[in-house]
Amino acid sequence: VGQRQPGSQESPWAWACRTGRGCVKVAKDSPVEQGDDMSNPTLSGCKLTCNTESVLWPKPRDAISLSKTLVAFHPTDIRISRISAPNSEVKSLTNEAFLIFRNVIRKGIPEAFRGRKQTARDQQRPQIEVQVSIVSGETRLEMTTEESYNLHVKTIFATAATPAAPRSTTSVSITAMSFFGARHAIETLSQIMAWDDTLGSMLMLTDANISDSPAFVHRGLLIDTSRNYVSVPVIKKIIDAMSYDKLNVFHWHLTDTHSFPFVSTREPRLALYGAYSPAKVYRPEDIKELVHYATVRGVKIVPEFDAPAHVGSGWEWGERAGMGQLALCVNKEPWPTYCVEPPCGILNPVNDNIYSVLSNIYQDMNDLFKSDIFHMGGDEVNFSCWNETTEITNWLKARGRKDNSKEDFLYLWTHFQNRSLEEVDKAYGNKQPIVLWTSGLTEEGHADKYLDKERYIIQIWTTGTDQSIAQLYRQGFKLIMSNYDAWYVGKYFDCGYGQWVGEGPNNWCSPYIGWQKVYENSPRKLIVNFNETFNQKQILGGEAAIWSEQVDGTTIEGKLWPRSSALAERLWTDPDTNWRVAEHRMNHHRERLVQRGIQADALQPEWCHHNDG
Ligand code: CP6
Repeated sequence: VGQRQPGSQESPWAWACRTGRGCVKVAKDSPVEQGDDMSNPTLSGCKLTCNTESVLWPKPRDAISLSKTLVAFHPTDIRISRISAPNSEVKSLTNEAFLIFRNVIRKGIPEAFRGRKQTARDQQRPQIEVQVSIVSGETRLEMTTEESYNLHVKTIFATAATPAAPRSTTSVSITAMSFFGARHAIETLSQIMAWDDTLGSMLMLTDANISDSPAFVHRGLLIDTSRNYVSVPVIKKIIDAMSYDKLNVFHWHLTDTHSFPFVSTREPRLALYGAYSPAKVYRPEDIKELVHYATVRGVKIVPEFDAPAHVGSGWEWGERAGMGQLALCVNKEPWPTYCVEPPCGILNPVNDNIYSVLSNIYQDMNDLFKSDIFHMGGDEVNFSCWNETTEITNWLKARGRKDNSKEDFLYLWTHFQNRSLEEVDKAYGNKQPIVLWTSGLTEEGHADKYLDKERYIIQIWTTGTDQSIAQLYRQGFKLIMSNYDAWYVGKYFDCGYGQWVGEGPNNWCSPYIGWQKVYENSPRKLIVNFNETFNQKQILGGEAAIWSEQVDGTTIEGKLWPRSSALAERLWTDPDTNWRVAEHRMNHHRERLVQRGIQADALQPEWCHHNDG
């Protein structure tokens, strides 16, 4: 591209069938094409036919037909001609989503070609008119939100017989129950058009009929911003890429033992003491901005406040403020005795002051995120620290529990869970569904007795063959799958943790989990393998997790993408076919992510998708 000038007459037709889309020029005197007007003047009068099978990711699940013919157009000629929606908020979200779409399309065009001047001929360019029709007035994505959509694209070519209408006109019609479905339709629309390097033009399929809906309602990505901080602009790029993949849940593991970057208005000292620096924080205004940014891109942000373990940094102010010890065993060594990952730290559930602090955190999180579900963590609780704390063993004794047994600590933990849930309910003002990680609380004999299955959704993070998953399923819990052998990609998407906890150098990203393994990890098959009938209502979906022990904003994109795209198709389409069938589309999608500015990992030599459309 660097050497060719925009609109150059020297069009390398010999290369035209070697582009990513395998475009072929059809003879200029072909009658149907008379009167076509292309945005690249050298394409004037040519109708293009291409292999268009590979353009969509994730693949639509329902009906689909795509034309092989393409129309060249200029991106400024796509307009929304009508939005029908029940309220002005939905209309304005739709307009915003359309502007984002226009910018995304522009991103795919190399600098040298952008903003080309209009020529007289350009006045007769093909027009693309988009009509959007939305039924529901929802402005927040919830588990009950209908995300299905229909997309119809029809092009009427101007011919010599209709000289009064010299342009070709493409009508795009989008219908959806909710804004969120319409947004997915706009994303799909963006994928049936592309910049073609060799032809120097935007191209779009002349005709398409797609009706589509997701297999799973919860299609998530977990980002951990405690081990290493990830800046707001980088989070925005992650949300961008999620929207390209129709992923809809950004699970924000905001805090952990390592740092407390969440600026709580009601408890500002947590971030003051606990953030890595005053710059490495998320202020209320950052979060409000991100929540809106995500909403217009079809993504909801679910905050996690992980407790009682995975706390530490930030909580030390309590003792200085005369509130007693809020967190115990912070940074205590030898760490393997007290926690699964250094540094250690766990809340002190018998100090009642923690519940007022938690209440304030919950209220702030609820004010800012307004998500329908809330994640309370609950993972990796190690009893040694509680066992060594007299304040705790005395509390147990006072309640007739003198053994310091596993059951005693489970009793204490359940007390903590119930007390903090009360505070969540007060903050939310309603009984919101709660997500908890699999843990000692979710084990057989405990979950069924102490956790309300109407209330708790369990997020699986252990391996796929674990019988406790089958137990939870049989007990009727709703589940979110994020088993680490396939979706904590490379054990972790960040691939490194094993080494620094001392598992040795060979564990560094070994084996690296490629997109193929991510793709083939199926929650549905997992349930079927337990000899159970698969109940779609009980398996809400899944998440890819990128823990940030060895990743930060500079390195995160290549680790997330395109592996998370594989997860996206598993959860949106849930195909019965294997990764080989998807490989070609995946290669194409990876190129699209790169065109749009995402630093996605390279999968193949470009040669592999260069010649064959
Ligand atoms: N941090 C937190 C982590 C992990 C969990 N919670 C984790 C542990 C082991 C693996 C993957 C992730 N780093 N807060 C468990 C959900 Cl393999």
